[in-house]
Amino acid sequence: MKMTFRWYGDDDKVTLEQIRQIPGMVGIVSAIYDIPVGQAWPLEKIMELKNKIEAHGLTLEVIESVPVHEDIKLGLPSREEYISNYKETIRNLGQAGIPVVCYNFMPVFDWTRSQLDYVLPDGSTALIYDQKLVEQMDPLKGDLQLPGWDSSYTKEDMKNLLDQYRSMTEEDLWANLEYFLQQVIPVAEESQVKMAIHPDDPPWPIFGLPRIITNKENLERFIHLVDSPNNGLTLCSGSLGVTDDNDMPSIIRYFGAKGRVHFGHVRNVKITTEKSFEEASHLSSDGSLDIYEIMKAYHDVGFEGPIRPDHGRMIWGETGRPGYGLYDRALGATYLNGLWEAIEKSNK
Ligand code: DNO
Repeated sequence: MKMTFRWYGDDDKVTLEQIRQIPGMVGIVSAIYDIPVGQAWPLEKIMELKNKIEAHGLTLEVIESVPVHEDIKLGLPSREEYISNYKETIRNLGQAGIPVVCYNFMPVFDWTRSQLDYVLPDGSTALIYDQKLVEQMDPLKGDLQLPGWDSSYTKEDMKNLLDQYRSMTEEDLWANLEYFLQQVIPVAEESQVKMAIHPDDPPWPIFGLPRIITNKENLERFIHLVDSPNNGLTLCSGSLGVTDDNDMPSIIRYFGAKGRVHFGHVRNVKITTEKSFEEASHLSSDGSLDIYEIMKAYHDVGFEGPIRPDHGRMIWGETGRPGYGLYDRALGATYLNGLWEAIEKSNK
């Protein structure tokens, strides 16, 4: 296991100097943020990012994410151009020696929450998801708090986009995903890049849009769409783990044994009521997931890839990007490293 940390580039309040000082931190998870979705990433820009990270004594382990243009998810004729750009990006990432690419296939919205600054009993703030509140929200009104939303959309764009998805079924989305993978995975193989799809967060349909990367059965279907070791998974405990139906340690063991887990996001969530949850500190006793069992599952399948602590609360007065401050994620990394050391030593 390689411990990594997400860094949002030069605009991130959290610096590479700070990240380097977290005990046991070896790698960075980042992306190029100033290229519009759908355009190819030039090799020079990738090398610039990689060199900057290496100058700080860290390595660029994962690109999270190379976003997939909506026209690909919609299966529009214009997808050809965007898929061809995507392939060029993968080739360039391969040439730069980047081992893993994380992406998702969620229509329009990436991860979604109903509140970004919910005050927990200890005074820290966390992101929460309340299904009832989300059901009442209108994506066309400005009241939505969507940290993963591509904010470059105008209201008009959003309306058009949602209209285009109106008649799409889950099967249509599967077909469009398969079409994308059939073209991209051979390029990933040639380029020695491991593609790692991120599960949908939350793992059920929202705003009437289909979501398919949601459970073990669908992950199994996904890895067979194109049966290649380069067609793999990012297993995110905080996304899949918000429903008791998904047993994270068993999912990690199952897909880990098949060599299809290329990246691990480890964090805890506290399930409050059905389809509602609060993000918690990483500690097992603070949430609904057993983080020891999750790390043990990664250990037992001999996982050698990158793992990162995931969303943190805002603690000690820190302000910044929701879920992505320094302090609580650094505590998370230290806790995960501690569990790993204990698991390793007790296995000797
Ligand atoms: C949220 C992240 C996601 C993830 C994308 C991958 O914190 O886990 O935004 O990066 O879904 O494409």
